[in-house]
Amino acid sequence: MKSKTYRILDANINRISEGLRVLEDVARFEFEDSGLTEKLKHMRHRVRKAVHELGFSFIGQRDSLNDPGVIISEKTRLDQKDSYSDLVAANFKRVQEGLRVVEETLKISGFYDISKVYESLRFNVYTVEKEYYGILGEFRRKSILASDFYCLTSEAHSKGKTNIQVIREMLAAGIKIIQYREKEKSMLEKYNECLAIRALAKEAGAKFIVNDHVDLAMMTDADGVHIGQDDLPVREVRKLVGEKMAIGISTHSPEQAEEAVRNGADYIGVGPIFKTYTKKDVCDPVGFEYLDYVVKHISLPFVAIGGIKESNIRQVKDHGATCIAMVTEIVEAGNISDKIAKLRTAAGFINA
Ligand code: TZP
Ligand code: MG
Repeated sequence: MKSKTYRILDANINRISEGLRVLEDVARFEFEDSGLTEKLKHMRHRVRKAVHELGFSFIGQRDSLNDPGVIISEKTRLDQKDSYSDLVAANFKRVQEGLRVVEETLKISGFYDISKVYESLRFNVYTVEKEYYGILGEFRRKSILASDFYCLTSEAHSKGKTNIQVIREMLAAGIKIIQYREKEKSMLEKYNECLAIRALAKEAGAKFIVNDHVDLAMMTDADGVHIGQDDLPVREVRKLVGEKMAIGISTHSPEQAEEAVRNGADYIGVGPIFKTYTKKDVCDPVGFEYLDYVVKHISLPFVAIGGIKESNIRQVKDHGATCIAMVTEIVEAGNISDKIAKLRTAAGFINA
C-alpha cells in the first residue's frame, strides 16, 4: 500500500473515532443515555479494530505538519457551532463521510472484504443517527422549563398595557419562558400577537409556549403548547406537533400526573397551589400535598402555578419547585423588572 493511502486511512479513522467520541460523550454526560453510549462506544472500537487487524502502521506515515487541510481548517469558520443540534449534526456527518472515504480507499487498494466492514458500519451509523435525534429531541423538549420563572400573559389584568408591552418588559428582565395565554381575543388577533412574540422571544433566547391552541402553536413555530385536562389527548396532539415541540399539560392530582407521564407529555403544570381568581372554572387549590407528591414521585419537569405571589413564593420554592409560573403578580406590576427582581430575591433564586 502507498504511504499516501496510509495517510488517507489514518486521517479518516481518526476523524471517525473522534466524531463517535463526541457523540458518545454527549449521549453519556448530557443525555445520560446508557444504551446509546454503549452502541457508540462499540462502533468506535470496531472502526479501529478492522484496519488494525491488518497490521497497518499508520503512525509511521503520519505527517500532520505538511497536511494542507490543517491550514484550510484553521482559516475557516464553517465549523462554528451554537447548539447541541449543530454539534450532533456535524459529528454524524464527520463519521459518515469518514466511513465512506475509508470504504472507497480500501476498495481501490485491494481490501474489498474489509471495505465491506466499513460499509456496514456506515449503515449502522444511519440507524443510530435516527435514534440519537429522537433522544436529542426529547432532551431539548424536556429542558424547556430550565429557568426560574414561567410568565404568562393576560391583557385583561395588565393595567392598560398590551401583551406585547408586557412581554417586552418580561424579556428585558431576563425571563426565559413566556406563555401566551389570552382568552378574550379573536383567533386572528391571537395569531398576530403570537407571531410578534415568537420573534421577540427568539431574539431574547427565550422559550415561547402557546396556551390551548395547537394550531396557533404550529403556525407560529412555538417551542411548546400547553393544554388542559379537557383538551385534546396528549398522544393525539403529539401526532400533530411532532417531535420538536414540547407539550405541557395542567395536572391537579397524582393520577393526572402519572397519566401525563404515560402519554408522553414533556412537562406538567402543578396547581393551583393557592387560591387564584385569574382563571375561570379553576379547581380548588391543590396545596402543597400534591406539589410534594410530584417532587417525590414524578420524573417529568414541572411548573408550579396558581396564586403565587411575592409573599408566598419562598414556600413554593422550599417545597422543591424550581420553575414557578405567575400571571397577575407579574402582569399587574407597575414595574415588571422591579417585581421580578423582588420575586427572585423573595424566592431565593439568584437575580439574573
Ligand atoms: N392555571 C392554573 S392556575 C392559573 C392557571 C393558568 C392562573 C394563575 O394565575 P395567577 O394570577 O398567577 O394566580
Ligand atoms: Mg387551557
